[in-house]
This record gives sequence, structure tokens and C-alpha cells, in this order.
Amino acid sequence: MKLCFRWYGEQDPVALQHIRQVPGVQGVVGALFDIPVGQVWPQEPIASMRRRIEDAGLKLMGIESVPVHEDIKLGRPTREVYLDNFCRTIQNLGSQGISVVCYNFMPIFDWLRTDLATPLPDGSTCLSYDHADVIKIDPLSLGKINLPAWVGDFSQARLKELFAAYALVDEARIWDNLAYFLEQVVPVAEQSGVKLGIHPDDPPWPIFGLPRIIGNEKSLQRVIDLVDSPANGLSLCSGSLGADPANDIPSMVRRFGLQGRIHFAHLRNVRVTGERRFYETAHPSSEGGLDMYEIIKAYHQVGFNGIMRPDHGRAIWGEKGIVGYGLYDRSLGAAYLMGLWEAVSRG
Ligand SMILES: [Mn+2]
Repeated sequence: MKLCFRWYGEQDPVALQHIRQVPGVQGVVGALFDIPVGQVWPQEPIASMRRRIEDAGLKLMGIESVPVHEDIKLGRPTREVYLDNFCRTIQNLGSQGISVVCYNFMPIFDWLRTDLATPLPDGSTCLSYDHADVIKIDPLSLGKINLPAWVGDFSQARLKELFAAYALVDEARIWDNLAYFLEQVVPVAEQSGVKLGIHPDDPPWPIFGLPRIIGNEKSLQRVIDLVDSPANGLSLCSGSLGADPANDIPSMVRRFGLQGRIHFAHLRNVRVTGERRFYETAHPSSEGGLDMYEIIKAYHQVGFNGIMRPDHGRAIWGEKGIVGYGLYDRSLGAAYLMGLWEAVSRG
């Protein structure tokens, strides 16, 4: 297991020098944030990001994430140029020695929460989600879209156009489009020495009437079976999947780990408080609904040697930063994960 941290580049208030001081953390996963979705990531900015990280004594261990253009997810004829661009990005990343690339296949929206600062009894705040609130939101009526983790920078007109297009795309079509994407991209990834890891949908159910297909063990296995290559794998996120209490995370870790298809492990705890209702907690088992000891034990049992990172943290000690991605609580999470790993390794 190689522990890493997510880093948002020069805009990130968390300095690489501080990440370097978190025990056990050997590197970061990063991304280029100023390249429009669908365009090729050129060699030079990738190389300069890598040098910047290496100068701080860390490694660039992977990319989180390369966004997938909506035309690919929609299966439009124009997807061909974006597929070609995605493949060239993968080749360029491979040339820079990057071996893991995270991506997702969520229509329009990335991860979604309904409250970014839910107070906890200890005075910290966390991210939370209540589907009852999501139902009340009409994304097309919002004057200014103000949703967390908004990757695309869509105008109202573009959003309207996308919703109309997705109205004609059901789950079966999204699966077809994902298969088409993987059939083109996986062979290129394999040749480039890059392992692809799909991130599950977060939350793992449809929102705003948009289809979401990656939310349980069955769907993750289906992704793996679409293209049989070690380059076609998963970014297994305990918190995303854990929002659905039907998901047994240790069992998934064993199943997909034994197949050698977990390329990136996201570790985070959640507390489910009702039907499609949850909040994110600190990492330890005592704080949320997931048994983190069992999860780490499963990773150890399958001989996991990929990259792992603490996922979203709470806001603690007055820290202001990128929501979910402050230094303090993720550092506590990293230390906890290191502790669990050492314990199961010696047991
Ligand atoms: Mn995650």
C-alpha cells in the first residue's frame, strides 16, 4: 500500500511542504485544472506538475481525475474527437511515468452534497447529503449553479441542452457508451503503462433524473467485465459506496482486490441517518458506520500494493480550505490508516 494525498495544485491552500510532513504519505494525486474538459493534456504542464511535486520531496502517484467529456457519456457522434483526445492524454501521462488515472462516468454532475458545513457535536463541520433536499432542487431553475464539486463550467443554456440530451439516454445506453469508451481507451492505457480506475457514482444513485450506473458490487464487476485487461480497474471509494448500506465494502475489496483490479483506494467513513441521507465523519470506525478495520484488513489480505488515500475530511481547528480537502482532518485520517495498516501487517 502506498499512501498519498489529493492535491489541487497551486490553487490549493494546502502546501506540498505540509503534505510532506504527514507521516507515511509518499506522494500526491493531482490534476491539470485549467485545461478545458475534452482537450488533450500536453506533456509540458504534466511534466512541470511532476517536477514541482518531486521538488517538494513527494511523488506524483496518479491523476485524479481526467474528466470525460459529456459527448462521450451521451454517445454522440462527436465523441470520436474527445475519445481520441482522452487517449492522447493517457499516452502523455504514461510518458511522464504516471501509472494510475482516476475517472468517472457520472452525467453532468460530479459528487454532490446538500450541505457543505453540517455542524457536528464536537464543533467541527462536515459534508452531508439528504435526498429529500435534492428532490426540491431544480438545477435548471437556479440562477447561478451553486453545487459542490462542480467540475463543468456550464452556462444555463448548455445545462438545459445537456438535460434534454440525457432525457433520451437511459441506463442501458450509458452502459453502451461506457463500453465504447473503454474499448477505445483501455488498449491505449495498457500500452502506455497506465491503469484506469473508475470512481463510483457519488452518491450511488440517480440524481435530478440523470442516470447513474456505478453504485454497487454488481455494477463494478460489470465495468471490469466490459474489457478484460489489467488496465481496466477501479478507484474503490469506501465513502461513496458506503452511503448505500446494502454495500459490503470489505467483501468488495476482497472480490476486486483478488482480481487485481483495484488501482486506487479511497478511504472515508460515513454515517447513514436515513433513506438516502448521510453525513461524512472522521475516518475511525468509532465515528461512522463503516468498519474501517475490516476494510483495511481486506486490503491487506489481498496483498494490495496500489495507492491509497484518506478521502474527504471534516473542517476542524478553524481551518478554511477546499471543502472536504483540508490538511488537518485528512492528516488524522492518514495517520489512522497507517496505524491500521501496521496493525494488520504485524498481526
Ligand atoms: Mn472518493
